[in-house]
Amino acid sequence: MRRALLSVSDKTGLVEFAQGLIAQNFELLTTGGTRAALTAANVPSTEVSDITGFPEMLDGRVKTLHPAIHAGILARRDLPAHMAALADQGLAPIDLVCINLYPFAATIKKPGVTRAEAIEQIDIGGPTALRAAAKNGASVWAVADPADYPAVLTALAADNADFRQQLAMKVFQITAAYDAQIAAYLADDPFPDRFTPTYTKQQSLRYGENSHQHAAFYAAPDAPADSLVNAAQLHGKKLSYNNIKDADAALRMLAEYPDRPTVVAVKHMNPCGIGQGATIEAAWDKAYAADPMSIFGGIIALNRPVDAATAEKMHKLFLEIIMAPAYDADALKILEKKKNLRVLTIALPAKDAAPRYETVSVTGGLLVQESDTRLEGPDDLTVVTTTEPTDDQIAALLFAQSVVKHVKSNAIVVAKAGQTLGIGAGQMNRIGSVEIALKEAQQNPNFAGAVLASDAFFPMNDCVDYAAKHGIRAIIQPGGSIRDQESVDKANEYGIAMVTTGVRHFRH
Ligand code: 93A
Repeated sequence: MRRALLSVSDKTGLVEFAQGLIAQNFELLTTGGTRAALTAANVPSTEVSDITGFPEMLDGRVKTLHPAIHAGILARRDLPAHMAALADQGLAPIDLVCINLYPFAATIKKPGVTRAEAIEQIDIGGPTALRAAAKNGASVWAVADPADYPAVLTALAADNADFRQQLAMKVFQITAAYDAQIAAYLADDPFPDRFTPTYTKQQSLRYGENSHQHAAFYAAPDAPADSLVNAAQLHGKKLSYNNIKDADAALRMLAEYPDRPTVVAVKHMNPCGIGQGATIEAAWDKAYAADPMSIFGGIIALNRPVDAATAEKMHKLFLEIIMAPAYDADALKILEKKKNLRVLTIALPAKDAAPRYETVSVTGGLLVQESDTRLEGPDDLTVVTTTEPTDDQIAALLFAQSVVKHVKSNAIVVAKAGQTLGIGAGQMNRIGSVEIALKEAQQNPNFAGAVLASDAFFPMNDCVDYAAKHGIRAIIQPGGSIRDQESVDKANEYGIAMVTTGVRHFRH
């Protein structure tokens, strides 16, 4: 008769799995809670303490930590000396270890949990026995995930050695992630000396940025509700690598606008149109009119439920993704007419969420930073020109500022309050972005009286000169160039208003 050690915190699927093991001629060894759950279902098992001759001790801190267990797991079946040593001690092999760990991650998520409570949920015996089984994966089955139970029973029946090795590998992934979460919790520092990410695969992707690049999407264990990881896809093709990046960028933009119906359209990580209105339909009209050409193939994020009228308008275009908190039933029907269009429900991003951390990879390393959650308000503005901005201009300047921080540097946004009109992104010199933004904006019938935002200071006065000559009446920029005064003088020469914020919003 083979022997299986069962010691699980998550009792999901336990009874069926245990019955499956018994059907395959296993004797079950169990720890207290696991045994109780099985006994309640009339599944017989032997208590581990009967094997070890020791009671569970120290409030359960010592249950399976005993040579009678660990020698039984670790003995190499191919070495007669190992098997003889077991027999000498009156011990028997353990052929399968099914353990899932104390729920440390779930415990630390509970509001108000104390450090002592968290530490009590650090599993010692569980990882130890699992790692022992995985080390001996040539002979021993190491089962760490209830989702694997059915497949394990099948593989056991077929003595599938490849599957057994896969289980062993999975154990080390699970215990490594478990320890990483403990380390991160105890360090309580977003920038610890050792960075130990614990992501799990959310999905394999068809390809990466291009079709010749392999790619996958990984989820953090603590992915916030308003992240793409937790969005639900209602319809359409699978998200692609580029979709995921763009959709994430769109969600971050949407976070700036909790108070008014807003529509964000994104292309290649940049907004191509952001519109606000009294209704979501009015907001869509503005986002669309902001740049009716670039929105083609765009990613659309809306912060109010989508109604049929808005859906009908979006349906007329080729779009990659539509994301919104909800859809009216008739709106969804309209959108679903397009087979490939990806339709997602999202949790609206919280504006005042705790600081989050972004990572980017560099060859051989990783950069970590706080996300740029700062946004300037009316009190952050200093008027530096003789001309004061009007109230309308201030509203437009603050809106343009909320957009420009999401545009690839060098970033220039031309806008009116509640609508972008032209966006210049990613140029290697600032005047290039100014020219692109204004060329686009001047085609817009709503252009008269538009304002301009710059993500960083003007190194020279050429940007102000160009903007003033092309109809801009007010400018917002951080200031801080040694040649600031030249830009201010230029603004005064044209009689336009300029405000500085003191805050740069690079996005590289
Ligand atoms: O406190 S422990 O680290 N000491 C142990 O020796 C031990 N052995 C198994 N926790 C230990 N376990 C864990 O107990 C398992 O990983 C599992 O999460 C849990 C199952 O306990 P019960 O069967 O009493 O519910």
